[in-house]
Amino acid sequence: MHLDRIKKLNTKAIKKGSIIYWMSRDQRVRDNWALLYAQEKANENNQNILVCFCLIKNFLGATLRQYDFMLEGLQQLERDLINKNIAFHLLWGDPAEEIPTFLKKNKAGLLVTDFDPLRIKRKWKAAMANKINIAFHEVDAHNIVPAWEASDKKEYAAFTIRKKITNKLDKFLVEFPQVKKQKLKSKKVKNRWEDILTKLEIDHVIKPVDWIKPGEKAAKKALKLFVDKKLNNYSRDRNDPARDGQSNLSPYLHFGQISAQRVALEVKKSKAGKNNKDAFLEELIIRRELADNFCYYEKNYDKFAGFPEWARKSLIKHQKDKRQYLYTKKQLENAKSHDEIWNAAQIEMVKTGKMHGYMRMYWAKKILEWTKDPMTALKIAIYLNDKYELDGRDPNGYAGIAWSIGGVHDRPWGERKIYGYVRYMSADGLKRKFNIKEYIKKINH
Ligand code: FAD
Ligand code: FO1
Repeated sequence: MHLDRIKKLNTKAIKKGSIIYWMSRDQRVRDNWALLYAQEKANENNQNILVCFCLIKNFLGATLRQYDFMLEGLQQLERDLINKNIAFHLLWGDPAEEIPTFLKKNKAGLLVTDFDPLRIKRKWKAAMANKINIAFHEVDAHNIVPAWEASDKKEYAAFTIRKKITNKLDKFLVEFPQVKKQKLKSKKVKNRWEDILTKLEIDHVIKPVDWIKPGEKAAKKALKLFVDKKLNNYSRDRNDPARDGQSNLSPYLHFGQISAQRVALEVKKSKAGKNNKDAFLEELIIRRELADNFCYYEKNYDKFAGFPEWARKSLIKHQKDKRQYLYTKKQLENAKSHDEIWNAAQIEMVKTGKMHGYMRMYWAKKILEWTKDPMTALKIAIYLNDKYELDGRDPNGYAGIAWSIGGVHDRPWGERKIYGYVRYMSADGLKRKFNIKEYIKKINH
């Protein structure tokens, strides 16, 4: 596989000993470059390979809804790995402590992990990179074009990164090799799944959802359903909240239960119209990898300081503008605004864990309009998004909210109260474009 997918996180040499893949973002067996790289190294050095996952008791405000989805997927993953005679170890606690301990216990010669631009992950890795005395390699198994290959800096917008990514698709958008069954014997592992939910420090009120099944197998089925039944109407239907035109793949992509590269390969192979394929791949590849670029190169990806200067300046200039409506986080969380469209979007998110993509833009922009200042709006939007969305706590979310509230990856529009030069969206605009009554009815049925 391409060595450009690998980044060395320390300068230590690979030593004699087992190859350990600390899995975090890409929670799957198939189509996983980090796992494939670890297996390549294991074969080269005639060593065995182990996979571990370190469970955090309260990850960025995730609730029972997200943990339930993830844990279901991880238990399936454990079975899939055992079928390949690869041991899966479920660890607990702070990775900066648990991983080095696990390496020692298993006499590791190389630590492999998957790429993730989020601050919390980079902190974990920085804490251990020089503490461990073996090689530590990171593989971008999430993006088709590895984030550091797509660009060496924060990109301004989709139009500046699009060429950089498309120029490298011939090289990186390729078929995957299969994970082989491990010949060397691997230890039997007894992971304690039963009492996990009691040990987590999470909000148990936000219930799991039942419309989507977690795990790699269900993800593959969801992809097939989308390609066979929906892709051919994607460019017409995807933005219409009254239709179910999106792929519903984001929860699977977020937890890495399916590879975006696999999705792209299947979409390209399909018989759907070019305009539909292009429209979908623009979102899946360009928009999604632009979000990773934003979080990778902008340390303030979830803060007001991460907005472009033109937006920051104009939002501050209008910070004191009178708000016609002013709501608290609680009122917004309980969908108690004056706007029935916004309330429907909030209820959709609370009930299903997945707000329609088009409505997310309107939803976040109205939070800017109806709270006391942009910094508060940003905090509330991230809080609600990450508490209720199955696909929350994701670079796509931080970039999507920063686009809506702070003009990230957008351009200045006509100056107006509260928004400054940030693009405005109105309920009338939605009503003109879509059958909003239908959307509201669908949500409130
Ligand atoms: P589809 O339309 O089928 O798209 C397929 C895939 O393309 C998505 O799964 C996603 O990976 C990618 N994609 C589509 N639209 C975007 C986009 N605008 N930006 C980046 N990637 C995109 N996405 C999340 O994964 N998690 C979030 O927490 C999240 N929060 C958002 C908040 C706001 C305010 C906004 C404006 C967007 C947010 N998005 C988020 C992006 C987008 O809305 C979702 O990825 C999309 O709705 C997921 O549904 P789908 O997979 O059915 O989408
Ligand atoms: N990653 C981990 O390595 N350990 C966890 O316990 C963990 C919990 C978790 C809960 C909700 C959620 O949305 C994500 C979670 N992740 C966890 C991270 C996830 O795998 C993704 O890597 C990031 O959220 C997206 O970059």
